[in-house]
Amino acid sequence: MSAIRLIHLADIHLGFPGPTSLIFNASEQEEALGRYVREVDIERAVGRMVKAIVHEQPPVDVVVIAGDLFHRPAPYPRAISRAAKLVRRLVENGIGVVIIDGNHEITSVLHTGSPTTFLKELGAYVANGNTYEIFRDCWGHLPGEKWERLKRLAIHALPYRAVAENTEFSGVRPLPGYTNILVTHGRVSGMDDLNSLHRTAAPVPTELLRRGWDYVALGDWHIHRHQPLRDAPAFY
Ligand SMILES: [Mn+2]
Repeated sequence: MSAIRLIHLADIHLGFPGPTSLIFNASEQEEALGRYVREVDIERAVGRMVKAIVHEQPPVDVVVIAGDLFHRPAPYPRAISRAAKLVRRLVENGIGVVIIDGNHEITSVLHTGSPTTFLKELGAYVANGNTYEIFRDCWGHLPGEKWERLKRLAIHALPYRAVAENTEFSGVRPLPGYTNILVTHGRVSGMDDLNSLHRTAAPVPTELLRRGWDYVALGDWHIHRHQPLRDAPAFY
C-alpha cells in the first residue's frame, strides 16, 4: 500500500478559555478544580486525538495543522506545554508534523515573535512568516516505509500573514511529479467576511485552490469538513 496517510487538523485554539463563568468545582473534576471548563475540554480532546493518531493502523505518515494551534499570540504556560506534548508525541512516533500560523498567532508586537517558532526545536516544520514555503524531501528521518511513501510529497505552506500581506500568488503552484498539498489559513473569497476575532478575514483567492492540488488543508472557518468549492479538493 503506497497511499500517503495524512491527517488535517486546524483551529485547535489551545488556551481558549470559553465563558469565564464556567469553572470546574471540586465535586465535578478534582484535578481541574478552578480551571475554565472549555480550556480543559480542549486539552482533553487533543490528548484523545493524539492517542488515536499514534495508534492508527495503517500508520499515519504526516499531520498538518492549518493555523490557530494557539488561541493567543502570546499563549499562557499550559497551552505552550500542551502544544509541546502534541508535537513531541507525534514526532517520537515517527509522524511528520507541519504547522502554519493562523490569524490568532499574529502578534502585533514585533519583538515577541510567533508562538509556534519553538515547535521547530521539537522537530515540526513550521511556516509562520509572511512568505510561501514548501516542505519536501525532508522526511528522510522517518522510518523507511514512510520515507518511501513521502519521497514525492510536497507540502506547500501559506500561513495567514502570507495570505494577508500579499496580493499576488502566481508562484504558488503544484510541483510536477509530486503529491501536492496546500496548507493555508483564511476565508475563501466570497465567504462570510468576519473571522473569529470579528475582523475582516484575509481572503484566499478561489482560483488558488483550483490549481490542481491533490488536497488543500484549510483553517480559519470552524466548520468541520466544510468544502467551500465544489470543484476543488479543499476542506476546512
Ligand atoms: Mn480559528
